[in-house]
This record gives sequence, C-alpha cells and structure tokens, in this order.
Amino acid sequence: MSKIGTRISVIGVGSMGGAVAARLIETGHEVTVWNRTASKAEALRERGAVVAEDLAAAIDASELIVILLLNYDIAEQNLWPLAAHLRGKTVVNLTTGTDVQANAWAEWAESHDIAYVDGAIMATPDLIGHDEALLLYSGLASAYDRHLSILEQLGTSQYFGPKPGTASLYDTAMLTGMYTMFTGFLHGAAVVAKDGLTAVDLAAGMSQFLGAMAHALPHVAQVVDSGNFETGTEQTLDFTANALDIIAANASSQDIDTSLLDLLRGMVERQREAGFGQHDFARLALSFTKE
Ligand code: FVH
Repeated sequence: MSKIGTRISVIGVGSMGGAVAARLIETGHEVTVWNRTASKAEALRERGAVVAEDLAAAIDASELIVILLLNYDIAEQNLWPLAAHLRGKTVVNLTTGTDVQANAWAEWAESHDIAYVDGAIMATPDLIGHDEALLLYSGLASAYDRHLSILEQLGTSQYFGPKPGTASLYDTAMLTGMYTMFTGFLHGAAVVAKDGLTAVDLAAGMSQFLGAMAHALPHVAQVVDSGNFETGTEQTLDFTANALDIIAANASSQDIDTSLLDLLRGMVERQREAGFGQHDFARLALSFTKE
C-alpha cells in the first residue's frame, strides 16, 4: 500500500509512543521511530516503521515530529540541542507536562522557526485509534489544522486555542479527577476488604455508581460558573458533612485510616464555619483558590 503524504517521526516509543506509532503505520503513514532503548523501536520495524539510527536522523526523516517521552525535562534534554534539525518542521508534543513547560517550549520553538502544537492524551495506549481516546491540543492553529487529518487517526481531537499551555491545564485538571476517583475507590476497597469483600466486588457497583454520578458534572459546572451556590442545592454542605461523618465512622469501625476523608471534611467544615452550610456542595470550588 502506498504511503500517505506527510512523513511522521515518533520520538519515544514506550507504551504510548509505541501505540501511536503503530496506529499511524496502520493508517498508511510513513513513520520513523526513535527510542533510547533501541529494542522498543526495533519491535516496530516489523510493523512497517523505519527505525532511525539516531535522534537527529529521526527528525531529519519527517515533516511532522510527535514527541512521547516520559516528561518535558527529558524531552528538552534530547530535543533542544537538535533545534537546527527541527527548523521548518512541526512538533506535536504529547508528553505530559505543565502549562509553564508548554509555554516555554512554544517560545523555544518560535525562536527556531519550529511550528509547535502542545497536547495531551486522555487515554491509555489500548484506546489509541478509537473514538474513546480524547486528545487535547493547543498552540499554533495553522500547524494543528495542517495535520488534523493525521491527529484524528489517534482518537477524538479537541483544540483549545493558541495559548500553548491550555491543553496541559485541561490535562492535569482531568487527571486530578481521575486520580482522586481511583484513590477513593482504593479507600473503599480497603474498607470492604475488612469484611472479606473483594475489590472486584466493589468495582462492579462502583463503576455503575460513578458512571451515573458523572452525569451530574455539567450541573455542578454550571453552579460553579454561576458563582451562585444558594440555588438548586440538591446537596448542601451541611448534608455533605453529615454523609462524610458516617463514611468516616464506617472506615474507623473497620480500623481504616480516615486521613483522605478528613481532608475533605476539613474543606467542608471551613465553608460551614464561614456560614455557608446551606450552600451547594459545589461551593468547595472556592476552597482551592489561595486567598
Ligand atoms: N501510558 C499511559 O496510559 C499514559 C496516558 C496519558 C499520557 N501518558 C504520557 O505519555 C508519555 C509517554 O508515556 P508512556 O506510557 O509511553 O511511558 P513509558 O512507556 O515509560 O515510555 C517513556 C518514554 O520515555 C523515554 N525515556 C525515559 N527516560 C528517558 C531518557 N532519560 N532519555 C530518553 N528517553 C527517555 C522512554 O525510553 P526507554 O526507557 O524505552 O529507553 C520511553 O520512550 C508520558 O509523558 C506519559 O505521561 C501516557
């Protein structure tokens, strides 16, 4: 099968980079790969990848450079010294990082005539190529538009505008939701384990419950954005405090540490002590902004 137009190089073919490279090969693109541990790159050769002999050669091989290294410091150590090779090309950086790092990369890229798009992958490697994979982008709109047909092969694309750091802000915000969800599940699993129940037993019901509760997010978001926490209070902070007291008492009765719950109870209590007990739970959004 003849290769589709743009040549693409994937820098870093670990779990995620390997899945992205494989998907781009599968969809007919000419893909060159580079990886610090060469064996991971070699594994893609039999799937049709060109394995570059070194990082500079990987960059020279393509117009579009997709970065999927472990973090921005590693990406900077490896790629910034090769700015001359990247001149005139497009870099799409899908490495996890902060908005500050994304903005620094955008400044560096602009100073070297590199078109820069920052991004983040809200999916696990197995979801790459499926609609469930959500990929967030921000930065140079013309570069994003130019390569959108390629990026859409990886999953559902969302572009958040020209500020390079926006995708990273959304990424880390969503990851906060993910990690606190999983942490809450692990806490619950520890509680039920004391009674001989398994995490698998809990997961079935928890998946259904959290799935149903996730439908409330748009409403909570509207309350937060309105700044009016007094109306439509299905769940007031007083009600939440009562529920958390019961949850914590249950954990304590199973001799399970309650520090995770105590953190949340403290946030609720501070709002109640300030007189907002009858306000919506969503008022906790104000707890995170430093005075
Ligand atoms: N895997 C996932 O589910 C998540 C989903 C959300 C987005 N992340 C981010 O994707 C980036 C890559 O993550 P990964 O899952 O591919 O991670 P690894 O399999 O550990 O591969 C890491 C690559 O980075 C290379 N690397 C590490 N240290 C160095 C170094 N000092 N010099 C050069 N390359 C380095 C590593 O190479 P090697 O260890 O195979 O030689 C891999 O290519 C990441 O930002 C996630 O947060 C994935």
